[in-house]
Amino acid sequence: MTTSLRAPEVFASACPLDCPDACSLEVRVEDGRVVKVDGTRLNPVTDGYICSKVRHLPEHLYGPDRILHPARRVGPKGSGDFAVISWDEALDLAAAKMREARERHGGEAILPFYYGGSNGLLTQETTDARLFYRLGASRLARTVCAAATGRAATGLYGKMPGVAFTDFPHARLIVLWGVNPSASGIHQVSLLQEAQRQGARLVVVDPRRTNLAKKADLHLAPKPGTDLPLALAVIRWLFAEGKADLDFLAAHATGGEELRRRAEPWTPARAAEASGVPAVEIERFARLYAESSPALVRCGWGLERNRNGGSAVAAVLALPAVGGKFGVRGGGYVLSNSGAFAFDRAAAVGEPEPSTRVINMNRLGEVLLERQDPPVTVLFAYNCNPLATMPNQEKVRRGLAREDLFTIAFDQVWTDTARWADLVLPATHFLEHEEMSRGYGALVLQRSPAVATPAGEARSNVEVFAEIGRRLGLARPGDPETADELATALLRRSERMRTELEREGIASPDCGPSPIQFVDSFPLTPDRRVHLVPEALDREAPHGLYFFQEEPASDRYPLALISPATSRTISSTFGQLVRRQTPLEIHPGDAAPRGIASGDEVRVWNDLAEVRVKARLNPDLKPGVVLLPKGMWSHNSLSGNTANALAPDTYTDLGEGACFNDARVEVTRA
Ligand SMILES: Nc1nc2c(c(=O)[nH]1)N[C@H]1C(S)=C(S)[C@@H](COP(=O)(O)OP(=O)(O)OC[C@H]3O[C@@H](n4cnc5c(=O)[nH]c(N)nc54)[C@H](O)[C@@H]3O)O[C@H]1N2
Ligand SMILES: Nc1nc2c(c(=O)[nH]1)N[C@H]1C(S)=C(S)[C@@H](COP(=O)(O)OP(=O)(O)OC[C@H]3O[C@@H](n4cnc5c(=O)[nH]c(N)nc54)[C@H](O)[C@@H]3O)O[C@H]1N2
Ligand code: SF4
Ligand SMILES: [Mo]
Repeated sequence: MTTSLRAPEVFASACPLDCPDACSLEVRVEDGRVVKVDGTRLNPVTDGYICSKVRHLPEHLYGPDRILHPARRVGPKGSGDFAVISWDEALDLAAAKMREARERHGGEAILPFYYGGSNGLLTQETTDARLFYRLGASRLARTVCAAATGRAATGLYGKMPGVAFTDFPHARLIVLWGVNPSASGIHQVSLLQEAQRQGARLVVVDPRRTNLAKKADLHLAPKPGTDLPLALAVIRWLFAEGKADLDFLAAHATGGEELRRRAEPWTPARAAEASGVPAVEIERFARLYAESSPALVRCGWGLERNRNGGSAVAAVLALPAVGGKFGVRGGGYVLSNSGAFAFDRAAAVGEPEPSTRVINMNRLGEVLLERQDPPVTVLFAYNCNPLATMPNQEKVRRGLAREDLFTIAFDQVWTDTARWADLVLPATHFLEHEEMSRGYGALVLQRSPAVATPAGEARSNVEVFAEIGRRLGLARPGDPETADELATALLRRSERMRTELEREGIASPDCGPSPIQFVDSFPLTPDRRVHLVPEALDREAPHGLYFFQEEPASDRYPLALISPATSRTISSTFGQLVRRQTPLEIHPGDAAPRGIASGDEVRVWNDLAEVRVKARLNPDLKPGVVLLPKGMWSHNSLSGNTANALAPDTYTDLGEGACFNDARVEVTRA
């Protein structure tokens, strides 16, 4: 029998994790500990249920891998030997190392490194940014995800808010392009099913036959990195068959003629050759798209993670403009809705951004290993597990092993990165500190109060960065420092959102909870038009926008390795709970000539690294494509490294994003 000191309490909360659904939650707390987490209906997308990862949150919060105290490395780098120290010692040490780096080499020797984290609004780019700006630290180009999609969406539409998930059932055709909601946003699946029940047709564009592809009316399986010719062929078809909406283009777009010219060479036959999708299927898709209304493109992130990613996303986002699909509920596109909310980030930071050097996070290994002026001597990783999630993992590991580098890892659990750090700081979880979260899919802003007692001595980002600032003499009177002060600063420009949030616990962006594109939401470009061939993007792409860069496979490395999201982790978050080995998925047609059977140990290798794992035959993959998921930890493979060790640190054509799915490999039996 359990004896409760305090009566159990139930709190309303919201999930800020890096997931488009932004669930509204109900959290049961006993004696300061979270005992149960479930979904509510406050955010209509949640519809009363949540994923199993967050339902099992107590295992993450109170499991053996939770970091409970600050700790200092006592063994060799990477040995995992640490001794507990007090917060006072830890903060003094962090401050001393940063002061020393700045005195010796200048502030740019300090590199803050952060990305997915909890994805909450208060725990990144608030007191942390203030500290690093005032130190004159290097700035980070946060490009590991959504860099190419972000550039394309900004260039074409100024990040216009997209169709609400809850409007899926209004569509007659839904195209899932490079997105797998069964893993990466489960609430979209029931809304898609509802749309199908109401007669909508479903098209899936994905190199593997996902669960949703099995239920689709049409599944196009391009080779990874070839969505661009596919989308251009559809655009060409729309113009050639007189199905382009020339009136819409004249009234609301620029660059229509130029786009048509660039799409012209992409006949279905030529696109078929480049993408591996039969020409008849391309035409069938084009006709279906032209004839359906409302037609919705749900564009994901799977198509951006390669050399052609930016142009591919731009071409996909051009479809609803060329096809005239806007202006009706359920028609248009949805990608990221992160731009839908107007926050006063500058007020929360309270310090202008300096013009210090910018370091691209995808090149972390190179930056740590190759001569830089000044060198990076302090790496401060928080909201991020770079050893598990950045490309060119072996280089990152060698960088972390550098004796003259001082690495601080600030996290909730003993990640692969934390094990290589010199100083480890315990972070609170979103139920242990006050957080505010906005969906980047669901169009909602919510608060999640601190409802549980922090595990061990864990402290929040907001608190820790403010305290380091004080120790370095960088704090100023009036700096917003508490969660409340930061929330007020962020919402300074929107009285409406602030009152809605206070009164209802949830708020919509200015475009409302379910905007119709070109009725309630318009391009946020200066002239409010769609720019189909924006000059800035055309200049940025190495060979111009919509230029197709050929397949990087070679005779030595003929297989394309993709690493999509799974339902087990969110990026690498929760990976400590996945104890099993993760197999390499390979098509039976690729396994047979290599003498590989399910369960065999295999070597997956290229010039960057070799990864040893078990094999699992998967007939749903496109032949020539192999799969190791994203988010694996070193304990999930036999060799202690993952898909990221095989991923090049090259850049996407727009936004200098990561090219995980440009990994080309050979697989042999071990
Ligand atoms: N459970 C869970 N949810 C998550 C995440 C997670 O890790 N786990 N991650 C979150 C984050 S950070 C993000 S960015 C999103 C990502 O979510 P998604 O947009 O779904 O992105 P991915 O999982 O990278 O890939 C989606 C699909 O693209 C396919 N794909 C791979 N290469 C190509 C290609 O070249 N062309 C096309 N058309 N398809 C391709 C893959 O097979 C995969 O099925 O999900 C978020 N939600
Ligand atoms: N092979 C391959 N790799 C990929 C991708 C891929 O497609 N293929 N996709 C990439 C994508 S889409 C993304 S978004 C990146 C994400 O990569 P990361 O930014 O590394 O994200 P996570 O792996 O979720 O790690 C976030 C860490 O932040 C910690 N954290 C959470 N909340 C807090 C907090 O309040 N304070 C502090 N201090 N820490 C906190 C979590 O415990 C976790 O360890 O990974 C990329 N990596
Ligand atoms: S991770 Fe996604 S599905 Fe799971 S609770 Fe959070 S928002 Fe909902
Ligand atoms: Mo991401």
